[in-house]
Amino acid sequence: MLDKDFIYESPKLTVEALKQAIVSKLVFDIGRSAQEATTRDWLNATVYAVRDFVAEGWIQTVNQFREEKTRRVYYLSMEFLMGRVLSNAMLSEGVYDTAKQALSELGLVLEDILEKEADPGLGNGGLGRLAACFMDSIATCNLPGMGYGIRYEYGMFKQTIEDGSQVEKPDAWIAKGAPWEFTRASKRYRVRFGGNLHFEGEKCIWTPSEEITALAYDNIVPGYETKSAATLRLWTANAGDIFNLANFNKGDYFGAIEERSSIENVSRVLYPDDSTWAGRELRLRQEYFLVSASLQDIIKRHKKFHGGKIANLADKVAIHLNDTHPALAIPELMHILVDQEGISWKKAWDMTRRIFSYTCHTLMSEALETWPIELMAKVLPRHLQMIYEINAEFLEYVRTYVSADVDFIRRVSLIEEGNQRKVRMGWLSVVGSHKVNGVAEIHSDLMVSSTFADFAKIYPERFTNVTNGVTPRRWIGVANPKLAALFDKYIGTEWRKDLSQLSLLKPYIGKPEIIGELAKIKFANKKRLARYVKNTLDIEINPNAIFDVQVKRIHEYKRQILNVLQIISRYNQMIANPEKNWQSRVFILAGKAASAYYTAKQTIRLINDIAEVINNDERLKGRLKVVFIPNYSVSIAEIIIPAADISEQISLAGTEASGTSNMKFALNGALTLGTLDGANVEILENVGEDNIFIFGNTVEQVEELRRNGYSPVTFYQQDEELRQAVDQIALGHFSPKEPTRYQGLIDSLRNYDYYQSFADFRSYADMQAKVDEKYQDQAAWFNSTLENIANMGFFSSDRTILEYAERIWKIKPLKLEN
Ligand code: GPW
Repeated sequence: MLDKDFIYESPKLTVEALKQAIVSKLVFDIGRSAQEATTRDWLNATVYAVRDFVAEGWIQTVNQFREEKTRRVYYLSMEFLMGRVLSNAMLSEGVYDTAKQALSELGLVLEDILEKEADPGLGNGGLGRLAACFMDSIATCNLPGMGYGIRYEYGMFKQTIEDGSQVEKPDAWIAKGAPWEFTRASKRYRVRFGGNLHFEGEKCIWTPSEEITALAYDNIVPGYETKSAATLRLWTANAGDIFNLANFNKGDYFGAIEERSSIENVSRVLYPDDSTWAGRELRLRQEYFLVSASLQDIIKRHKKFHGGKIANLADKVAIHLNDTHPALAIPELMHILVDQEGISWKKAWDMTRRIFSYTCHTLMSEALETWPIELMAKVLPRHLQMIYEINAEFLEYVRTYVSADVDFIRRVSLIEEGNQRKVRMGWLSVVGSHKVNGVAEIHSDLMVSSTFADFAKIYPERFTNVTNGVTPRRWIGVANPKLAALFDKYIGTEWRKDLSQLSLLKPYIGKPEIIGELAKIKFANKKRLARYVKNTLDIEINPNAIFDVQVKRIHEYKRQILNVLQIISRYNQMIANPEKNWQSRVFILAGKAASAYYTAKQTIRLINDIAEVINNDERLKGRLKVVFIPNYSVSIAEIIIPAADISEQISLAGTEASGTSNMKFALNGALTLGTLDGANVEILENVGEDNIFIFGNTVEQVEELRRNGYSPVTFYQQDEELRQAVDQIALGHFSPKEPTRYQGLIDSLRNYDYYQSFADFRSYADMQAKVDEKYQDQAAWFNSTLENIANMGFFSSDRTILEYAERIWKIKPLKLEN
């Protein structure tokens, strides 16, 4: 037996030691000789070697949390978009250069190996990537926390563009091997569904009719320059029947999910919808699968640390709900405490409310989850029963202490009445949590004045704001090593763990030397992206042009269409005045459309159609290009974002809860061109109006237009440039082989334009002209860029996570023994 105080001493990581380790992994763990090894074999060998170093600190962290019996947080999320692991892990452990040298001495190029790593797409977009940034910050800040999610066998689909249109392909990321994860064979839990209820006196007994097994896979999330590492535990359902890939490939992505993922295959595939709620039975089962397995695990661990005691659960455990997707955790905990632990309803409810907190990430009504009663009765009868009881008690409280108004009661009821009765998951999350937060100031304000206005009357102290942030380790350190080196040179290396130190750059504002270096770095990053575009799309783009970038999910509220209209209008003006000294521009767009979202898919097609016409129009002399980069993902974002001059954040005011790419771009020295929406508002406050291009209607103006009956056609008639662009699309100028291709899209814009693109067109186009003007003076431009960066320190996910820790979870960073 090992002595309790035994400490494993890792060998000093020299180039020689790492070389030995990599070759030894190759031979003994992978079973290949150096002569026959493929690049993937070398990747896996390198991962195993680096993983050993991370694992050591990880095990120590886990042990220390155990010993200190400290209060901890569990972050429940249906999505984690972690991105590739290796290069981030090497930077965290401080072995990047050592590994580069070791591999080079083995005759290999580190960059080639990094390229081979799979990018697990276990999320759709912002919400999933935020969860990943949070895990990174939890690890780096030594917070006692752990993430729980689903190990989807097929993550976000791979997007290819065929004939200008999006085509979805399954992404079998695990098939190539997942060298980072640790299988936890002993962590298996039964998850039950269906069946019926009967009462024995007061006691409700649930007899489920189906059962599946959840198996745990652990992923290490290394902390930066700390021995600490966090755990992301992902659940997989015990394998059932074989998934029919042939059907998947036929093109009916959505249908294939529904048909081929039988109930045993709950963890088979991620729902590819972002901010729209599909209401499918399989999704309900997925949500419960995550919740049930995670809560069993949390409670088992708690009991193990605390001598079998459950009464102190609310003192030791905080559970966070990443949107309403895991909201079933609320009735599930009640079910465990009341039905299994025999705790009184009142006591259990008190514990539950102290344990849960909830983040709301949208105000869009189509994203709000409401499950039909019949469906819930069939899949989770006991939980529905619990929700009824919670509702009865809640409404009784409201009637007694807040309002007996029937209309008010109807509005706040957890059950929506009507043709089809439904459970309102957002309401359940508010009632079952002690804190509810929005993700940017404007969003949190709107939350309490719109979606949750009634609840803000009932529980005014419950609502708060925690503005999103992003991790500087990945979004500067990994994605933009040249910029990271520049920061190191001028302000030292601490910014990686304390991003507010970017303000130390302020004395350099106006200094030609640093401005010149900044410009050079941007140029190098633009060349890197230009190479990528040339290699993947065979399109030449000029790195001296302004790189104007809009990358995000394709969604009407994000208004890619507004960008398209402005690009067409610019094109028309260039053709009309070919001799004018036009500033060169490259418009870069990327993003996936939900597979069932027709308008979003049409938008992608339109972007590719206009690109085809514009890129081949020789009259432009290459001064205007449009590029749609396929398959936007974390790893592609790492190439695109550092190369941007302009960051397009043009959602209709009041629709984008926060946005997080706006932060990544600004940190990488792009200037924001945006509306007063989401975190753009706080970016403006931080960087100052001289360093950002703000346009468009405010939330108040948007609402006023709506109230007065917004008429897009009026804007269309009044603005000749807008009208010309719209008409060209409508008449098939960009789709000559099928002139009516965009008839529907344009009709809907001319008649409804729900997201008011026409109303913001003029101020947007005018602001674009200001961008050109400012870019003429390169010194002034890069000076703005520097001032912009120096004021972005607030937007670190470390700041965000420490706010959650202090104000919501009541947990403290651990002092690590070294
Ligand atoms: F609808 N977000 C997302 F609120 O990426 F649940 N997926 C989603 O399903 C939802 C929100 C949901 C995004 C927001 O759109 C974005 O504004 C925000 O920055 C991000 O979540 C992280 O908070």
